[in-house]
Amino acid sequence: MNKREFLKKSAFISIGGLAAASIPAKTIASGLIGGGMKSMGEGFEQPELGYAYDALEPYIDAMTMELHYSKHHAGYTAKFNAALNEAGIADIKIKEIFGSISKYPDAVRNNGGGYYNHNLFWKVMSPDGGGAPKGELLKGIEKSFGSFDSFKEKFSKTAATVFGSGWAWLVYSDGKLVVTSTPNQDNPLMDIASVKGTPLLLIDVWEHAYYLKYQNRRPEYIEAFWNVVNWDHVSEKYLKTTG
Ligand code: MN3
Repeated sequence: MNKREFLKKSAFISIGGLAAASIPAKTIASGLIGGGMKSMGEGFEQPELGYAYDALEPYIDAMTMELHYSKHHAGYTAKFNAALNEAGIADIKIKEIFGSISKYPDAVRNNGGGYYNHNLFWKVMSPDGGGAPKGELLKGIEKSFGSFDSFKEKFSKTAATVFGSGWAWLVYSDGKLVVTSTPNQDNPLMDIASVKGTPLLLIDVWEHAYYLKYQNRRPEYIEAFWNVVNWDHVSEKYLKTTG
């Protein structure tokens, strides 16, 4: 038995006990039948960035974007698929995984969050972004925070004060808009999140997201972020969630 086969076999044996204890039956079905060696197929794919690495200059530099997308995000994607494979998990929607993430191995939580959070992060930014939201989203923000400026202040402050690595979020939760943060690669769809809800806007405050250009000046990066926020996309998500 080579090393890879050995690892796969060990993973299969250990997941047997874990699966029986905690993972919902349907999530393990196709992974374990046939000896736990069944291929996952294509797994989760890293979506295209949608714009060039230098498109968000000068607010977010090209080198940061390239490393962030092609190394960090690509790494989370590969490791997420590997973690699912090892745990024998297949044919499940990512939101179902997040909804009971406390029952999954840490590798699924960390890399699944890293995969999904970055998918959203690229989408809430655009070279044509910035300015202020309009229409229903603006009304919703004013209702929940008083004004767009007080929302911005709250979101920026929350992002600036995340201790260590993590994310700040605008979520729709229990009929209102809420600003929250998560550590590491956790997100508000996870059962372990302190505030659960539908993510609308998010900012990555891991150092890898800003250190090349801003070094330790996280608040400057957050200030720059407002110039690239894709409010059309955030608005669309808001209407889908509330409509
Ligand atoms: Mn990141």
